[in-house]
Amino acid sequence: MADQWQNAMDHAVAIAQKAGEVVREALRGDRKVMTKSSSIDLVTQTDQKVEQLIIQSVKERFPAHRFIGEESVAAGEPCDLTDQPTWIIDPIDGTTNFVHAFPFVAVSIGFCVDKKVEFGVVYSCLEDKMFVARRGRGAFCNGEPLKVSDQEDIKRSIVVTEFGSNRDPDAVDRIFSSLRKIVCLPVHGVRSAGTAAINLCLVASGSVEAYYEIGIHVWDIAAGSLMVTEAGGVLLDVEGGDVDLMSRRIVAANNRAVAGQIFRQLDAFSPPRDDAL
Ligand code: LIP
Repeated sequence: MADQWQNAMDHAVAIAQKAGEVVREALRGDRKVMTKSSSIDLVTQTDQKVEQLIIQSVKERFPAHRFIGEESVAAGEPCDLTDQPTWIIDPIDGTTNFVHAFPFVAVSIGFCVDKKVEFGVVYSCLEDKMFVARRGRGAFCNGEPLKVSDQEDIKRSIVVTEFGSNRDPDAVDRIFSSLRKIVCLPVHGVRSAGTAAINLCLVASGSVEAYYEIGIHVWDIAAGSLMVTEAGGVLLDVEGGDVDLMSRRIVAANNRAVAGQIFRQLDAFSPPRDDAL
């Protein structure tokens, strides 16, 4: 059966590729760094340029579609997810990596209809890996199907997480206490790529068993979340309920056994929701 969203998905892949070229080019030159909510919440002109490039090209092709973009929200646009077709864009996921030339930087484009992610595109620009997931049709990296790890034991797993940009002492204490419990299970290892989108693709690829984070935003995880479920994995909230993409909390794992062993270790907290921004 023909896919209703095939044209939109093809467009997302093409524009992510083009955006990746802009990111790679910018990495060869000077990067002017600005700050947003705090001195460690960074943004560059390239984030803004790439977001405009994506939004302009989608508007020309799909004028009725709506957008949630990281830099547009930072500039005061609402973060409203309605039932209308909506592109959820992180022009550079891993901005801090980009600023420091730490080589994991992604363009992330999720596409939702009726508040469900229909497709997700994550382009890992420096690895030149194009991850694409389509609801009900699988997840792929450079055309190769993705499948999560079949490990069921957290003690034989690698877990990915991030410290994020929240330096509120209570939040930092909870992040460290959760991490300590996970390290001491013990797990085989803990890693951080510095980008939620790539972390989710690592789960989808079977390179790690799980990723969790509190403090991410919907644009960091919209595309990558579908990559995980289409590769056979699961998503949960950090307290074990259903994941809510606006809640800024996520556990993504290869299966329910590992997801359960993760969320039970977490000292959960609730940052302000994205749809309350
Ligand atoms: C980043 C996330 C990362 C998180 C950072 C930040 P950005 O996104 O992908 O997981 O720890 O705080 O939110 O800001 O580079 O798009």
